[in-house]
Amino acid sequence: MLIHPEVQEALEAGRPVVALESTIISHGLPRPDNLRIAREIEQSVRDGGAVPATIAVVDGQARVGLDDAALERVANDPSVVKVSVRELAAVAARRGVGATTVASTAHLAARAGIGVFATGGLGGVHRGAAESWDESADLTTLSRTPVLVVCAGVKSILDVPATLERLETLNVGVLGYRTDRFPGFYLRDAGYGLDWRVDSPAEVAAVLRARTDLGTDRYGLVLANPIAPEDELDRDLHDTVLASGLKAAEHAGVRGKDVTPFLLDWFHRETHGASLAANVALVRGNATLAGEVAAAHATR
Ligand code: PSU
Ligand code: MN
Repeated sequence: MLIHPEVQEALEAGRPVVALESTIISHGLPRPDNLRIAREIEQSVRDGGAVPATIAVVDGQARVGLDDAALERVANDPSVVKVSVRELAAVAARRGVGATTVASTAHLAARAGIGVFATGGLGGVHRGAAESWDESADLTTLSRTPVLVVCAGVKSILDVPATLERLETLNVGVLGYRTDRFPGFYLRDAGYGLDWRVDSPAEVAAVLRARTDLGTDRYGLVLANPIAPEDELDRDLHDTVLASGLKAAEHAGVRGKDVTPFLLDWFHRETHGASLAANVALVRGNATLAGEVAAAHATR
């Protein structure tokens, strides 16, 4: 594992650091915009007051904090693969390039001593999981990884209530940031309530401290931050594109780890870029908030 010098210095000094995932760059956002957006997300973390540490595997090495050349590899290298926790070792051993999901990013972040992580949407229980058993390793990994994940909830391509039930079972807490509704990524409200609302980074930091005191900091914690009202996708457009996308995925026989990237791409094409604009806006919002929370929680 190679930790970028700027990240290493910040960690040693107790200054705030925020981890960022890379699957969103390689598989979640279309080329050629993805590289520019990846840089913007890092800038949003800095705007929030923390050092960004984008995580990926480059030429077999797990990297925590990417220089520009590495970020470009993740964005443009045609051989880049989506790697969850179980695939990290295989891609490392064959000296490959791997983009890390929420699960593998959380794993490596915790290993590097980073406690706050920003992304767009969490993986979860897929629709039809009762037959397919398709549940993201994001959930089980968070159940045993000491990290706060700032996200805009989960996308409605998933089974949202089942995902919330699984988070409960797995001891992963969910805090609503200035909301008592669970956000649905492109939409502010996925249709389900939340019990724990927080209204400031200081309030989140207080929860993080209490977790340490009580020994519940070995589980992950989700900070659900809804997309800004002005960036939200039109609900009717959303519902139409979601229905057609689910049908198209089934028709094309898309399965397993390809489902999420397929549906993301479907949204971006079918909404003529509206979902992409929303996606970028919400990730940047999460990155800034994560920076603020890390700053509020940092020892100095
Ligand atoms: N949700 C999004 N955008 C994404 C992902 C999820 O809105 O890019 C990515 C994340 O990297 C997440 C992964 O960890 O998809 C989940 O994939 P799977 O369902 O195959 O575990
Ligand atoms: Mn899956």
